[in-house]
Amino acid sequence: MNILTIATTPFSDQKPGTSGLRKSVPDFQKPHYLENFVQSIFDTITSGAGGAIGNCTGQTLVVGGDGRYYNRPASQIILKMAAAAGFAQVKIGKGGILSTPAASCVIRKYQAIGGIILSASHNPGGPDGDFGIKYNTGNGGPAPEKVTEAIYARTKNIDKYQMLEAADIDLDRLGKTMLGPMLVEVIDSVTDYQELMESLFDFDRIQTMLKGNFRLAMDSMHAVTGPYATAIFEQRLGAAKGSVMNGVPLEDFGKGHPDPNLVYAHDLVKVLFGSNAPDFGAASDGDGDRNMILGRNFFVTPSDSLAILAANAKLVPAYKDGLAGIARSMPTSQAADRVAAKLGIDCYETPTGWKFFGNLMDAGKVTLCGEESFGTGSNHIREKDGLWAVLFWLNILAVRGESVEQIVKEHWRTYGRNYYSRHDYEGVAVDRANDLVAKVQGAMPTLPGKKFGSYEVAYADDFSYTDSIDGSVSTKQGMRIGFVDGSRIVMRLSGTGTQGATLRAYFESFTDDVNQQNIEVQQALAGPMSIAEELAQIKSHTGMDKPTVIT
Ligand code: VG1
Ligand code: CO
Repeated sequence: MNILTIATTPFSDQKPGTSGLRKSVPDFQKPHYLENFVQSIFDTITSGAGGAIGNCTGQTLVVGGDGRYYNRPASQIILKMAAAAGFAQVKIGKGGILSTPAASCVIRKYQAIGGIILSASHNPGGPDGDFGIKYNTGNGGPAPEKVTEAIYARTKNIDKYQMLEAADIDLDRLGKTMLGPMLVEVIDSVTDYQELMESLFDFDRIQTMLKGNFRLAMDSMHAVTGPYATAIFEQRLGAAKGSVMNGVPLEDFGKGHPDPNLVYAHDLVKVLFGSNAPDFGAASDGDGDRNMILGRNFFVTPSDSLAILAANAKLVPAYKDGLAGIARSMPTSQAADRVAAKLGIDCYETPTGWKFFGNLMDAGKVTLCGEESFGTGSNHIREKDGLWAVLFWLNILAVRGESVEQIVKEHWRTYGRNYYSRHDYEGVAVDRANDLVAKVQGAMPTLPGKKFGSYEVAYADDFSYTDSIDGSVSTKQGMRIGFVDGSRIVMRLSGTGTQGATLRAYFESFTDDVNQQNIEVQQALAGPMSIAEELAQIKSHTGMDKPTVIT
């Protein structure tokens, strides 16, 4: 056994964003680039910096990714580095594949010290696409900011990394192999995750529905959920063959953009909004943690989806005793808050990114969490979970026997409707985007009390979050402008992009008047949208006269 120690110099751009380090594949292929970051993770674990656990020796590590281009070579490098770092064991998904929720499940189930997830989620893949790497801690969730900051600090002064000199592992053969002193176990990517799902939902009832007249279309977008969806929906639950669309994972996602929204999941949208549409449609993203829910000719906003899951949770076996609380990210609509109020439970508002939910779930304060960006999940793991959300919906549909549209509209009648839309401006010049932020920040102190037509500003601030469990403070998490009537505008820059800046502008308004609940969304939000333009001059700053994506 020969452990090589390789001298290196730091890269200055390895700061993790909303969800790990994301760069283009050519960036990750630069000599030492991946290795520096992986060694920085291991060194952080060893030093215990940022509250990470202080040792790799003798521990179990989980490795898996969404199957995108470079997943395999990166997996081999990580295995050899893990062996050099002293890990006793690595569990890795077959072919190097684990969806993000499956990785979280496996970390928890086998009490691993943590896991490395190789994914750039919804970003396109392929030789010129994006790649990403993220460290999850022993609770199965994304490392909290203190840990990602410690990893980043280490990347800035790293001078060597270590790697076992060994042949590659056969990642396509299930079972155990020694890699020097370390055991590598190639595990089935689906089994543990499917078992967990069966423990949460009423599979018998869903099966009866799917074997009847109910038709389902699940678009895996040529990304990681293909094998999971086929095994669970078609093989286990009896949905018709072909219910899973684009179910073969491809390294470049079939040149698609594996982001489950109305624009990028066009194949599914065509089916659900076409003639003879099925009863239910869903799509998931590159790494399987996001979901989009559609009914026949009907789109469910992710914010509404969270609220509806919460309101109906008692229909699902795992949540039959009710919820401890709900958490949503700040830009997510306040629909869930209304459900929480009615249930008499707490609703927490956190910054964007799943890492902020972990402490609340670990402390037993919340059961369901959600983000407007097509992310929903619960305390069954510590990541958002696309197929879990689909199963949750199917379980509700099987019990209630109503259509998706009926369920959503009834929800609005009961709780009121939060109109909601997000406008993305992708590929904006970084300095122009920063100018926009500076301009709005500058105006903010003057806004409270100011009137824009019938809208009066109630508050304007840059969102700052204090974690109620560990007291950590995260500042500058998005600019928000709230109006007296409950409407909101939120603006922030994306932390997951790799080219230029992406401006996200979020709009929300509320009505409990049942006669006002069927207005076209963009029209219903025209007021806040024109105020945002007036305040931020989005068109001139971005050089675009309309958003690149509207959801
Ligand atoms: C986006 C979403 C955020 C989500 C994050 C990771 O971040 O807005 O809600 O948690 O992606 O999701 P940003 O910084 O680009 O707005 V995933 O599916 O990429 O792990
Ligand atoms: Co994702």
